[in-house]
Amino acid sequence: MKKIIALGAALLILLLASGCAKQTETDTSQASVVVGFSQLGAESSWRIANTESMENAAKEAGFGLMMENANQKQEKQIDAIRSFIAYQVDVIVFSPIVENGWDNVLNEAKKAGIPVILMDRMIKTTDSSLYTAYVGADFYAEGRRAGEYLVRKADATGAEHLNIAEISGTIDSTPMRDRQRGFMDVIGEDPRFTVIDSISGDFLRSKGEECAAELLEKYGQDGIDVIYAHNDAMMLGVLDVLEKNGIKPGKDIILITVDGEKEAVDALKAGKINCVVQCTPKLGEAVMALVRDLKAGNEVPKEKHPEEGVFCDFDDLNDPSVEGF
Ligand code: GYE
Repeated sequence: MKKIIALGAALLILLLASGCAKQTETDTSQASVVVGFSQLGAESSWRIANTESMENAAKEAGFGLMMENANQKQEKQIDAIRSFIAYQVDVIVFSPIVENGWDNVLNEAKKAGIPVILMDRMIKTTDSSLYTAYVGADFYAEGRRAGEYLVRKADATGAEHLNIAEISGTIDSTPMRDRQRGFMDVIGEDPRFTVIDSISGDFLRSKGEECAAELLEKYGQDGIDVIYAHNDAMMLGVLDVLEKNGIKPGKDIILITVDGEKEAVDALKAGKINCVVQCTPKLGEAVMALVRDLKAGNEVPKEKHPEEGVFCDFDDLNDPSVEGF
């Protein structure tokens, strides 16, 4: 009898525990801390992994997460932030699609006394008190790593001159600006390199395909030696187009990309991409740690960057640490 009662009690505890876990995930009215999160869209596997990371980390921390997806529209992000202010969430987290145009809504958050954490991308503002902290990659360093790989490749192959086509991310977004700037700062003064064109593929695979077709039409296979894409999604679109045209990716044209999603890392291992500069989407834990610190009244660092590296065809690609997300 005693055993049955004990079992019943254990089951009840389990049921209650699972019930509680569910509540913190979906029912924000029961959570002691509520985070309002404006995600910018679902344009790439990077973004989808990033959203998952935020959801999992909030769940693990026991925080309620109100998430709105803006489908690549800044106006929708502004509306979402306004709704979080109206709801009086504890902390607002958002990933700004572009850098400019946030001052008004962030002033409203400031007046309401709600701290704002920028996740993944930065904003341009003259008033840095409009956000409490930034968690995201150092995109300038990523751009430099892409350039450094190219210098190494040119040194190794003894190339005298290389024509580079750049496929950039969303215009005026931080990763687009800084991945370009970092890359140019490394290769810009080297007479072996000429950037023949730079067009935007908006971080989308479909647009990466369109860009590749446009570049081939304009310059022909012989006119392009290197393609530098600001993310894997666009580069995977490029791969499709090159292969359809009988061009050997990674051999006839050197391909350099950024992110590290599984499909791109597999293409690197297959010799179809030459270099993948890493950018981790797993920022959720660091964001929730900041939320916890803010709620506890602790000082938080203004900027936090994850550690990142490079995978490329100079590496031992059988190493188990070479894997995508
Ligand atoms: O590289 C890209 C995504 O902001 C770092 O956005 C992020 C970028 C990432 O769509 O794949």
